[in-house]
Amino acid sequence: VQAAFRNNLSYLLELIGSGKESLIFMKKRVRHLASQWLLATRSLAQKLKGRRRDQKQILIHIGFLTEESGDVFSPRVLKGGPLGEMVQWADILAALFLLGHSLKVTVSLKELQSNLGVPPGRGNCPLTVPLPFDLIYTDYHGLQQMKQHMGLSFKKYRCRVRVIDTFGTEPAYNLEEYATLHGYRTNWGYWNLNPKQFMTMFPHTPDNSFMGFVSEELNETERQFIKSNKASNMAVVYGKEASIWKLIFFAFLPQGKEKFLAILNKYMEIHGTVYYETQRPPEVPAFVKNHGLLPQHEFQQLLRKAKLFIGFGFPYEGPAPLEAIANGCVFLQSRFNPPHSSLNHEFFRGKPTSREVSSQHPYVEDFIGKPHVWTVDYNNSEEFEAAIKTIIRTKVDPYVPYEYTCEGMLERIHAYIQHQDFCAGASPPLPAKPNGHAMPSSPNPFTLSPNATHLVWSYNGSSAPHVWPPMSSMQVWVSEAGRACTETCQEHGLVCEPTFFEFLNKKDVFLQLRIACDTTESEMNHLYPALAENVPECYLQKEPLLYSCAGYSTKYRRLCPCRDYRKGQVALCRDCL
Ligand code: U2F
Repeated sequence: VQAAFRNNLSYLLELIGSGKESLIFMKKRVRHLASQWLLATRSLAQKLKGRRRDQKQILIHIGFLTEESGDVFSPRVLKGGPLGEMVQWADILAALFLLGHSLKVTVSLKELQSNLGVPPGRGNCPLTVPLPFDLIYTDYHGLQQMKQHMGLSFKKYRCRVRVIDTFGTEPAYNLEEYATLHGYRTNWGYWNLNPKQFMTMFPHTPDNSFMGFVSEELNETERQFIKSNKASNMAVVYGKEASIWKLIFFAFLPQGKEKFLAILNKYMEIHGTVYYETQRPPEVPAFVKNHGLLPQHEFQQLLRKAKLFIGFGFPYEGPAPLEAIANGCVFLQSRFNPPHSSLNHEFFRGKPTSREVSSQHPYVEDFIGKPHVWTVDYNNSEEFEAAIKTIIRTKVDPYVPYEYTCEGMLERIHAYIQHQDFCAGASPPLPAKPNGHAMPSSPNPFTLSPNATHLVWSYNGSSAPHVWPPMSSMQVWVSEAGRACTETCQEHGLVCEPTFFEFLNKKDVFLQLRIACDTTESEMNHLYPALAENVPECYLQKEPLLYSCAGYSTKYRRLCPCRDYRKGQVALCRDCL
């Protein structure tokens, strides 16, 4: 069946159900963004005109909202608790629905079981029951529940699962055998999924798929309004829970809050949106104008008036800085030196990644930057003060990166749904010769670039193997010792693409790169394929699930599969749509 774009969100609101504050929050958000979503849907429909799109049967099981997982989030929705995850789920639901797919939404174990067709009373059913869904979007909690209640079907159908995973999962942490042997410990289990099945809130790592969420875009009238109504001396502090403020000052700013807020207060009127019950929270100084926790659209209104949105180090990587920038604020944040990660910070400990977080919000630091984003060293009060003085004088326009607009998100999810297939066998078909026969693994279909620095794919479109992203977007680069593929590709204006690893995990690719290998061993190591830094030894990857863009060691130079990407839509290559 072909999917037809939808032009109305009311049925989705019914599907979401009610009863929990979290669901109420999500519905409000969908309603508030409805006109923006519908416009974007029309625009994407134009862009994809005539393209075939299959309608999928999709189950959305939001595990962290189930009572069985403790549902610690719902009771905190109105009390300053985390909202980022709900923002994202609301947007995922809207996008899947508008793309025309058939959805079931579950937020309890009972509903999950009845939708999976598990017979009542047969908790861990040993049989494989046919799965009535092409795709299941869930989270780590939901994954655990499905494993417990699907019996043998879980193994069979796990390739249909997509895991919404805020901070990301690196391949070394995903593969049970490897993680256990090498101490990649996590609180979240080892699932042996294709790492691209994990979908993140920001494009943290190309090893996972970037799912994202949306940030509201302003129309011309609203832009004009902002231009004339910005209060150049108004700052809003990032953080809605009083405990966050406590944490901010003790954990992140050893010199104490007064110093920084005092500096800021010399130049600006400071506002906050910190939740309180009856009394002003003692953590928030008296000169801060605290509005209490605001409904989401009122928070946006506050940002429209403010000039500066300032982060003191926590929460990490949330939606609010993007919203601030979308409403014409400058975001000022602290650089983390050394970077925070699961190796040195409590918040990230036990999370399945060792990604190094270089500031409160690396995405806005790296993908947006000045004049919208200032990342400074807060230990240096002169630098801090100078930044504030410059920001007050600088004019900035509201800005939303394309990948965070409704159309950008619809486009990306459309592409994933039509092209990502993790069930079609462990590896895609071998490259085919023009006459249709499978091609033996050598010679390789690459050519060395004229300056002999990297390999480019040299087949023309019709004879290239059928993979997505298409091979035409690929280049192979060799990293410096101690560098990850993520950075190596970035240095060449490209992005690492783990799907392509299998095409360069070959002896003769080393040859083509004019790398001498006295020995070539094949082992399980998330840094392979690679060559030793000092001796002519080469290494191939034995386990496809371990292909990883992340990871580095001074012992190795890695072979890196890179691809091009669309400006403002890093998840997609030029020919990816
Ligand atoms: C992040 O979760 P948070 O909920 O702390 O993220 P925020 O950036 O604060 O933003 C979440 C939403 O809260 C809204 C705002 C954002 O869309 O519009 N909001 C509001 O409704 N009223 C207000 O007064 C102020 C803000 C992150 F998303 C999570 O994944 C992490 O677990 C968490 C901890 O790092 O940070």
